[in-house]
Amino acid sequence: MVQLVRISLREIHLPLKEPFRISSGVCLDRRIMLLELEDADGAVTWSECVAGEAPNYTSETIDTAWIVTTDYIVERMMGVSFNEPDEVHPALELNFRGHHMAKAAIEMGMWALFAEKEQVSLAQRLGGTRAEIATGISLGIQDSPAALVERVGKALAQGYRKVKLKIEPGRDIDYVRAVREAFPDAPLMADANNAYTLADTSRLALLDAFNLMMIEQPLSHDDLVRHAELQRALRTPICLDESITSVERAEDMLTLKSGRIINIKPGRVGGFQQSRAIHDLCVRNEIPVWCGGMLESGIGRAYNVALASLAGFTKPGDVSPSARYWAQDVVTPEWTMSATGMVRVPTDRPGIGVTVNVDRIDDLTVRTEAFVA
Ligand code: OSB
Ligand code: MG
Repeated sequence: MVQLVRISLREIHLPLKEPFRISSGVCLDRRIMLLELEDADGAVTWSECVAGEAPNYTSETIDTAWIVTTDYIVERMMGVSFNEPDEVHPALELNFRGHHMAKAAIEMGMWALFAEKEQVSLAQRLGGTRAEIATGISLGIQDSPAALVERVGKALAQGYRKVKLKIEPGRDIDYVRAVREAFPDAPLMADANNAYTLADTSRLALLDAFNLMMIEQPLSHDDLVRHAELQRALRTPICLDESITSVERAEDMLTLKSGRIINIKPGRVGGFQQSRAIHDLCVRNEIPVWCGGMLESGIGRAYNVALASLAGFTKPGDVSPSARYWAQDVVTPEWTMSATGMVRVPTDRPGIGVTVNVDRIDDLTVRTEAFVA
């Protein structure tokens, strides 16, 4: 049983090593909301909200997540006894629309608290079976095809098992072609973050020539119907990211044939209960899934690594090691990747598997708010 007696919010500022540009915006410095959760028996854990600085991925931002947490989530969670972590998601959904990233931060933290109290790793508590997970890198839009080719070469030399190229109209065909010509056999994919419409179908069909593993979310962030029409015109599998906000939306994707692969981000779908339901649905229907990323600190990364240890995560995730993002992470040990592109799943200790460096977090903190039962 888990019963929260303290919920502490923090905002930290963590500068990225290099700007990350996608079709809908650019990020230089992460503003991250962290939660510290304490249970009635004294167990403590940390979790991370993946909402960004601007509403260019979903409608949420760190500031909406902060308000929604303090004004609505705390009162639903504080002092309430939960017998199973699966009970948290329905409790947060009742007469409470949207705000999946804010809800997921506490829901996933509850899974970690159950793991702590039951003395198992978060991965084990979720039902994960992999000892290590295959890792891909997501490369932001570069200034030229040549610059992108250079970045891809470095990533492949580091051992990454998948390279995702961010694209947008005008920085797409020439960029992907240059990379494919330089690396004929590399496992490549593209992610458009909603930058196209059906009017671009013939342009997107040009990407079929480059043997991409998939093209992620070419059309609108909440679309399923048009993606189905586009998928009928493409040989390359469509992978949905933004459009899959719940297990029901994943069911709709299957019904409509809007795509053939799903990128699961637990924050986008409201947490681990929904992530597991989508995973199970996809396993039953032979749809590959992989774990997406949201430029998380080492805390959020722990949750992604644990999720990606589930058996159905058969493609490399956007779960790069700490050094890809930060000069110094907020956890010890930092997340590392082997020369063959694998990240180890920590199962030798209870909970999230890394130590949160509270001194470092204190240095980075710009805002706090705490609630006690
Ligand atoms: O579309 O997958 C995306 C980062 C921010 C917002 C959206 C996306 C991404 C990434 C980053 O691709 C992946 C990572 O965390 O390394
Ligand atoms: Mg994406």
